[in-house]
Amino acid sequence: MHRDHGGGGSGLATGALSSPASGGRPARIGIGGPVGSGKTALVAELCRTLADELELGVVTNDIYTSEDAEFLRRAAVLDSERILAVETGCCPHTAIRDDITANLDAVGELETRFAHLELILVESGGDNLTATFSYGLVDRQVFVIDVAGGDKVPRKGGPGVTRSDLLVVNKVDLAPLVGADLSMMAKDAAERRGDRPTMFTSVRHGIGMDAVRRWVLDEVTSIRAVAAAH
Ligand SMILES: Nc1nc2c(ncn2[C@@H]2O[C@H](COP(=O)(O)OP(=O)(O)O)[C@@H](O)[C@H]2O)c(=O)[nH]1
Ligand SMILES: [Mg+2]
Repeated sequence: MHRDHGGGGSGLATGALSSPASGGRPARIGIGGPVGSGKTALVAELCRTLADELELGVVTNDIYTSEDAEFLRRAAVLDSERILAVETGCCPHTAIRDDITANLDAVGELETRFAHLELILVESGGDNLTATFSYGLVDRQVFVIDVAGGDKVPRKGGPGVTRSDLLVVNKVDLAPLVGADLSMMAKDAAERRGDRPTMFTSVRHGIGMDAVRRWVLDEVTSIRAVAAAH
């Protein structure tokens, strides 16, 4: 497994000690879901809208490339040395669930580079509906599906849909074009997920992103409070 440590420089962290989320180690939130559902777009948008409030780092996973990391660097949502790419060289879910060593190394490298990190987002390589993160790697996981994948997906279930801490149904702007029934998706998701939240977004058009952003901030606060108490 190879890691791309990004574009040079030690990039010292600044500020953020006054954040409400101050506490122990950085919170780690995994972003999983099928290829093309909008995971990288969501990571970019979260970085863009949270960077003033939180000290952020990102780890991306791709099978043979560092395409997602390069996209994020080009989008300039964070300094490039805050973005690390893990090239899994294997089935993407293996690297986030079975052998998480390369991802833990990347997280550790970010923590070494930036002493005051508060949140590390770990994007999975994108697989199918069964890929979930080990809780040895992340504290919470977000599962991203999109309406173009079919409005039956929440009903079909699978561990990402049923057990993720937050389910994001993205690309609602495409619902009229693909004939997706959003209210049925919401009802099916609620049945499968019990109390766990589901949010409908169009990352591209900024729809629903305030709620996702607030959820992330609340989770970071509670994760770091627990970590600080131990
Ligand atoms: N129409 C629409 N396209 C989106 C939205 N979010 C992401 N996309 C597009 O979907 C494609 C895949 O997105 P990406 O973030 O790379 O997906 P990933 O494979 O899950 O990381 C890209 O062309 C994005 O621009 C959205 O809310 N609406
Ligand atoms: Mg991606």
